[in-house]
Amino acid sequence: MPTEIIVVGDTELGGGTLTDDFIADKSLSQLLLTYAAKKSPVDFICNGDTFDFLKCPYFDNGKLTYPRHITSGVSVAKLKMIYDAHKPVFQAWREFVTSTQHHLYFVIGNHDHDLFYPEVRQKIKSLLRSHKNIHFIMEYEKNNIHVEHGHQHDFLNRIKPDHPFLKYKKQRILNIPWVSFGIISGFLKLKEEHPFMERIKPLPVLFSHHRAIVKKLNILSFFFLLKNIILYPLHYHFDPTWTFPKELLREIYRRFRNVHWDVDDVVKTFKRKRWRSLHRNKVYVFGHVHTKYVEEKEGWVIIHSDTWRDEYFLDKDTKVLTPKTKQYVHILAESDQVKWELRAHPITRSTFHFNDVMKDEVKFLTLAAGEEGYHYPFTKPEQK
Ligand SMILES: [Mn+2]
Repeated sequence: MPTEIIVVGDTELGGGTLTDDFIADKSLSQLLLTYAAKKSPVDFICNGDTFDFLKCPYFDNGKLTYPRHITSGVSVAKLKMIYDAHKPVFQAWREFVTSTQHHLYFVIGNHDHDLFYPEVRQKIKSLLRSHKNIHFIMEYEKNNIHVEHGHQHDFLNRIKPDHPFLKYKKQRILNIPWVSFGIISGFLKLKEEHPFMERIKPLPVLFSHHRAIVKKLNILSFFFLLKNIILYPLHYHFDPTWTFPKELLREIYRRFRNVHWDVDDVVKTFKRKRWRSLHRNKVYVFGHVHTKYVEEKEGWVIIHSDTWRDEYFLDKDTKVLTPKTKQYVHILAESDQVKWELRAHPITRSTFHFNDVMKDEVKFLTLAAGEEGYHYPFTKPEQK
C-alpha cells in the first residue's frame, strides 16, 4: 500500500499575544482533517518551528516576561498558552492520530528547541491523547525522502542535538543558540512595538521604506553586542547562557555590516556538505528559510515549502503588501517510487498598503487574523 507523506513547515504557533504570527488555524486544521479522514497510511510531518516557543512570553507572577533561563516548567507553561491560543490545530492533530495507520512527526527547529524536554513531549502526547504514533525527531529519513528543518545548516542558528540542555543553579535549562538568547533578551520588545513589520519580506525593501526600524535595530544590536562583550567576563563564571565564542563575533559583525538580518541560505550549505551523497534520497524538504523553492535535477529534488505564519511580500514601487499563500509538500511513496508535488492550500486574503499598516500595526494584525477566521485572545492590545 502506498504511504502519503505530507510536509508542512514553519507554522510558528505562538501564545496568542502580539508576538504570535500564526493565524492560519482554520486552514491548517482543514488540511489536517482531510488526512485524518483517510484510512490509508499517512505520515504528517510538521517540519520544525511548528511552535514558536522562542517568541512566546512566559507569565511570571502575572508579569509578561521572556526569560533566558528556560526550565521545563517555563516550556510547559508556554505550551499551555500556545494550546489555549490555537485549540483547533490541536484538535485536528488529535483527530489525525486516532488512526494507527497515521504517524505525526514533530521535527525540531530553532523556535521549538523546547521539544527536547521529555515533559513537553509528554504534555503534547497527553493533549493529543496518543502515546504511540507521535514522534519528535531532528530528521525524517524514510521512503527515499529526507526532511529536516534546516537550521543545522545555518551557522548562527545551529544547535547541539547531543547537548540540548545546560545546568544553571542546579536546574536544567535549554541550550539554545546564542542568537536565540539574543532574540529573547534584546529584540522581543521591538517585536511587541512593531508586531506587523517582522512579517514583511524582503527585508531590504522593508528597510528602505522604514528607516525608523533600521535605526532602532541598529541601536538595539549595537548595545546588545556591547553588553555581551562587556558583561560576558562578569557573567560567564556562573551563568552558562552568556557564553560568547569569538568566531561568532566575527560572523555577527559581518552580518551587521551587510544588514544581513535573514537566515543563511540552507540549500547552498547543505549541497556543499552533502553533494556526494545527494543520490541517496529522491526528495529533500527543508524549512527554516521562509521561501518557496524547488530545484529538480536528475534523480533528486530539493524543496522549500515556505511558511504557514502570516507573511507578506512588499512591492518596492507600489508599497502594496500581498499576503503569502500557504504551501505544503505532498509525496506518494510506494516501494521504490516517489511522486512529489508542491501544493497550494487556497486562502482568500486582501492586500494592504504599507503606509496604512505603518500607522496602526495592531489594527492590521487583527484585520489579517479576521480574514483567516482567527481571533486573537487579547481584546485590547495593551492587555496582551
Ligand atoms: Mn527556523
